[in-house]
Amino acid sequence: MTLLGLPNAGKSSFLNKLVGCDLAIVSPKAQTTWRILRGHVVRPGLELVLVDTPGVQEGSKALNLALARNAIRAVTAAKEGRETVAFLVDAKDLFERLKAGKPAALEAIPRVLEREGIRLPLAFDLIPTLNKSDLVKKPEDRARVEAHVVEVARKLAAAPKPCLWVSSRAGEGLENWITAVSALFPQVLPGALFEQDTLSDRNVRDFAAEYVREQCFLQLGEELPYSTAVQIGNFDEKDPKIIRIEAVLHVEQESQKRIVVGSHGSKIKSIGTRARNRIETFLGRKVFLGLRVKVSPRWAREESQVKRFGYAE
Ligand SMILES: Nc1nc2c(ncn2[C@@H]2O[C@H](COP(=O)(O)OP(=O)(O)O)[C@@H](O)[C@H]2O)c(=O)[nH]1
Ligand SMILES: [Mg+2]
Repeated sequence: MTLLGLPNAGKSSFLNKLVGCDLAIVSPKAQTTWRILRGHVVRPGLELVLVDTPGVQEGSKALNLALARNAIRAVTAAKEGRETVAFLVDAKDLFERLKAGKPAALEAIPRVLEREGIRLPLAFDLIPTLNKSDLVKKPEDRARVEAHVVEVARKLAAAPKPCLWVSSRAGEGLENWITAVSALFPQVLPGALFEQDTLSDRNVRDFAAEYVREQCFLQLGEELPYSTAVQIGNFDEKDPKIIRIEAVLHVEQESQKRIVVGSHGSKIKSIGTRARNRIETFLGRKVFLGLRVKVSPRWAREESQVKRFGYAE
């Protein structure tokens, strides 16, 4: 099942909560997710593979275009009948916009898909999933949000399913969502899609790189995370006591490099410490993490470089 939505809807948080492990990186900033990630959800008698995607967005840099393509590729797979789609909506943001009479950003999704030559509505199964239910509680507020979501959902899919409310933060409504989804679709028995105890299709190098990038989103300013690529160099598991990982942070300009390094290396040290803790928790092993910062001019504007770092296929 593909997760479709705007940046910041809570797609990655939703996947993490259902998988039961913080696989996908999450930050308060929009467009933290760059790569498609599959997470494996197993419940008694039910197996589901959730596909986390970058949010559908309208930027023009090579990186933005690649991210939009990643999201659209996932929808195209659904269109071909191989996937169903959970349409994740930030209910709080939508409610605030409706209240303020602002145009709802949600309209960008059908717009971008149509611009990519996808003819709407599609004949796929779409489950409108209203996230952040912890922040929109009154029944009349929820009804207002639902009415708008149903309108957009009808543009996307010929026959959208009923809306489901969840909170990926508070953990509300998630098991109800699973029950509702499993009633809608034929049961896939555990073990049919992934090995029973496999959480994801990504390898540990990818996770290490993403956890470093997550700290860039959490610890660097507003713009810099969007100019920072992370590449794992050496990943050495020979020593049974400690895994040695070397990573390079690529930024676009010399001035950015100075900020990432920080005064006397304080910033890069702090990014390294937090990322290392996260990798250690994930792997259950001790890790040495060596970070370097390199200037790769204009990497986010050049498709070949975006590809080289694994953010485009
Ligand atoms: N209050 C609240 N915040 C949430 C919820 N789900 C996600 N968030 C927050 O929304 C932000 C974006 O989440 P993320 O999962 O990265 O969104 P994505 O861009 O769609 O993957 C993060 O700060 C999350 O902690 C929720 O159910 N309730
Ligand atoms: Mg995300």
